[in-house]
Amino acid sequence: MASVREVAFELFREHGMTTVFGNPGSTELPMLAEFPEDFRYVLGLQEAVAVGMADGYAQASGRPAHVNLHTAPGVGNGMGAIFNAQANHSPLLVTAGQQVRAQITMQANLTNRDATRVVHPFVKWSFEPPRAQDVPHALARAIHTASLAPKGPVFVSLPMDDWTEEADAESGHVIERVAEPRMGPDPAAVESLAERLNAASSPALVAGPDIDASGAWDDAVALAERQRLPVFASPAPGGGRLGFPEGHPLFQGVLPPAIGPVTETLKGRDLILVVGSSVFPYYPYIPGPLLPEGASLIAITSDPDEAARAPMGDVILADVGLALRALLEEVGEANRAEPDPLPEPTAGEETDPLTPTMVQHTLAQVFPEDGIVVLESPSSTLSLRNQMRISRAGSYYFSAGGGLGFGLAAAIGVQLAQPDRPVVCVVGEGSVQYAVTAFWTAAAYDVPVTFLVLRNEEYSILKWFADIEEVTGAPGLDLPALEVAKVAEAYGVSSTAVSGRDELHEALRVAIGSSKPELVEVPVTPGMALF
Ligand SMILES: Cc1ncc(C[n+]2csc(CCOP(=O)(O)OP(=O)(O)O)c2C)c(N)n1
Repeated sequence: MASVREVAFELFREHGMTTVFGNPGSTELPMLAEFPEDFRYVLGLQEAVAVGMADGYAQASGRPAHVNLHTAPGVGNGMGAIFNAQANHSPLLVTAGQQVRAQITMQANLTNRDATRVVHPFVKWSFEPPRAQDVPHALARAIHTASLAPKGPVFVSLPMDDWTEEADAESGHVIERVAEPRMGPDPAAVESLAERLNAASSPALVAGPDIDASGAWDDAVALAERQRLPVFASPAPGGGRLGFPEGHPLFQGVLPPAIGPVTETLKGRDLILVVGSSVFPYYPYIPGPLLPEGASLIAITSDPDEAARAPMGDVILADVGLALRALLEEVGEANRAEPDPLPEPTAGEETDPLTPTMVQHTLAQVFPEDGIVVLESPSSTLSLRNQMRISRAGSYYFSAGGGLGFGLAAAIGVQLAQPDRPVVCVVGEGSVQYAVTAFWTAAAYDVPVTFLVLRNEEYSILKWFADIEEVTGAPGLDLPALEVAKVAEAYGVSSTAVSGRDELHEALRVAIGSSKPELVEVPVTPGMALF
C-alpha cells in the first residue's frame, strides 16, 4: 500500500509541481524525507523570499507552485508575500507543517494553534485535513482551488505524522482529476458588447494584467487594431503584468492611479472597455467623477469579486482570453481615426548622479528582445514603463499588492521558470532590504538574474506621498549608506557599483550577457521619475 507521502508526491508530479520552494523546520522534515530525485527544493532563507520566489515562478510558468513553510512563525513571516500573491492572482499552494496530531490538543511546542485562521484573509481556501488519509485529497482540492479563477494562494496545514501513514485505497482518483479552469462568456453579453463597441464614436480600451496571465496578448492587439481603439494600461500600482505592447502605435500610456486623474485622462471617450483589470486599482485618494461625462464603462474579468466591487460600469464575468476571442468573432473593422502615437521617449542630458529616467533609458538600450523585467523601484515605476515600452507577452512582473520584498524574490522564481530568457530585476535600495536574503538563493542556485539597484539614499516615493498628503516633518524617510553591492557580494552575488552612463551601459551589457547572477548598483537623483 502507498503512503500518504507517495500519493501526495505523485499528485504534485501530475500537476507539474516538482519544484518546491521553502524554508524548513522540524515539523516539515517528515514531508521532505526521501525527497524524490525528480523534484527540486529551492531554499529561501526567510519565508517572504520563499513565497515571493514561488509567486514569480507560478506567474512565469503559468502553473501552480508549491511553497512549504515552517508552522505558525514561518507562515507569519510569509504573510506579506502571500498578500502579494493574492493581489497578483498567483496560483500558490502554501503548505506548513503542524505538530504531531496526538500533541495538537495539548498545544505542544510548535503547534500552529489556529492554523487555518492565520492566513485566512489572504487565501482562497485554508484547511487542515481531519485525518492523515485526507491529505492527498486536501492537497488536490487546494491545487484546483488555486488554479481556478480567480487564481490565488491556498493554504493547507499538514500534521507532521501524516506522511508515513498508509494512504486510502481510493486516493488514486484525486491524482488524475483534471479541472479545466476557463469559463466562457455568455454569448448574449458578448453580442451586446460588440453592438456597444460598433455604436461608440470614441471608445477606448484599458488593458489589465490578466490579459497576459490568460494568454490573450495577441487577441487584445487584434481587437484594438480591428476597432482602432486607443489603448491605456490599467493604473500601474495594481498592474502586476502588462496587457498590451507598450511600443504599439495605439498605446496611449499608463492610466494615472487616482479617481479624478483617471477620469480626466479618459475625457471625451463614450465607451471605456476594461479588460483583465479591477475597476480600478486607485491610490492615492484624489476624488472626482468616476466616469467622464457621457461615458459608459464595461469590464471583462474572470474574478467575481472584481466584478462585484467595481463602483461603476457593467461587467462580463468570464475567462479574459475566451471573452476576447468571442468578441473578436462579433466585431468587424471600425472606421475610426487612429490616435497619434506617443512621442518617442527622451531622457534629457546626462547628470551626476544619473536621473532614474536616464538609468531606465540606458537599460532599454541594452535590453535583449526576449528579456523580462521584474520591477520594484517605486519612484521610477512610470519612467521604466515609459522608457522601456515593453512589447512582448510575459515580459514584466510587478507586485500588484504593493508589499515590498516581491522584486528580488520573484525575479529568482521568474528566472527559474524561464531559464532561457534573461531576467533583469530593477529595484530600489530600500526595497532590496525586505528580501535581501534572496541574493543568497540566486548565488547558491546559480540563478542568472541581473539586479539593477537604484540608489537614491531615501524612500523617495514616500516623500512624494508626503507632499500629496500634505504631511510635513515625517521621520524615517532617509536611507543613508545602504551598501547593497557590498551586502550582495557577501551573499555571493558578484556586484559592481557604477556611475555615469557609459559605465552603466557597459556593466549592464556584461551582467545581462553573463550566465551568473550579477548586481549593478547606480546612484540616482532622488525624486519621482514620471517619464
Ligand atoms: C512591506 C512594505 N513595507 C513598507 C512599504 C511602504 N513603502 C512603499 S514604497 C517604500 C520606499 C521604497 O524605497 P526604495 O526601494 O528605495 O524606492 P524609492 O521610493 O526610493 O524609489 C516604502 C517603505 C511597503 N510598500 N511594503
